[in-house]
Amino acid sequence: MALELYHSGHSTCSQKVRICLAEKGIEWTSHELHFATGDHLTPEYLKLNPNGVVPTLVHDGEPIIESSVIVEYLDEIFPEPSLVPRAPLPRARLRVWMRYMEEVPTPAVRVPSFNQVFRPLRYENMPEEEFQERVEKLPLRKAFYRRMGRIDGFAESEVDNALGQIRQTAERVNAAVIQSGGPWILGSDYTLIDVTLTPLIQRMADLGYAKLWEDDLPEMTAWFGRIQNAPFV
Ligand SMILES: N[C@@H](CCC(=O)N[C@@H](CS)C(=O)NCC(=O)O)C(=O)O
Repeated sequence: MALELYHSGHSTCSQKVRICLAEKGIEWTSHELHFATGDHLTPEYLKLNPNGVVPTLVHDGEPIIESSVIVEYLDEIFPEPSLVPRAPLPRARLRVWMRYMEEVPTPAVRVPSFNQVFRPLRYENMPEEEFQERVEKLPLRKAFYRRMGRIDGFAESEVDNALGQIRQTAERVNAAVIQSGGPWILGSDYTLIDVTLTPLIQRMADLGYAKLWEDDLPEMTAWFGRIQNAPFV
């Protein structure tokens, strides 16, 4: 069985898949893409992933896109150690969390990430014309890049909204760990929700936002401490 992953080092969606592969001890072939040089927008890559984003898993020649779909797929083809509960009710609860992750914290983390790191690093010094050409090529993210701009970054209101969404996520994790009895979000089993949330929270901590949970959300803080001490992270 051949597994190839098209990914990028600093992409949280790629990190989610890499954590899942590591947890399961799966061997894979790496194809690292660099956004600065537009590797994700070449005609060859767009054939694999028409959304022009990473990650893409290629399994025996078949491309699978969308990081949440990829981790669920990996859990199906490599069921041990299992990262998805078997019983229908906890399985449904896991799926509710997965939807929430995609709707709320995943897009929220992008805003401070681009403002503080990726915009200055990749785009600030790019000629304006080249930046505009790049934006036109993006299959999914034109509006996001236009709102960001090459120089100004996102409006303060958008950053505030994103930080509020991360705070809500941290509050929900705190409450979930209390309700489930921990140590993981859904209880005694480490699941895809812990996997999915890890790179998002690590990114926020790296950007200096750990105060969003450290001051008054002890269960969230303890969860993240356990994650940081776990193997593979
Ligand atoms: N829903 C997609 C989102 C993937 C995504 O947004 N990937 C980012 C990196 S985390 C990306 O490729 N960005 C390309 C860009 O900014 O141009 C998934 O979960 O796979």
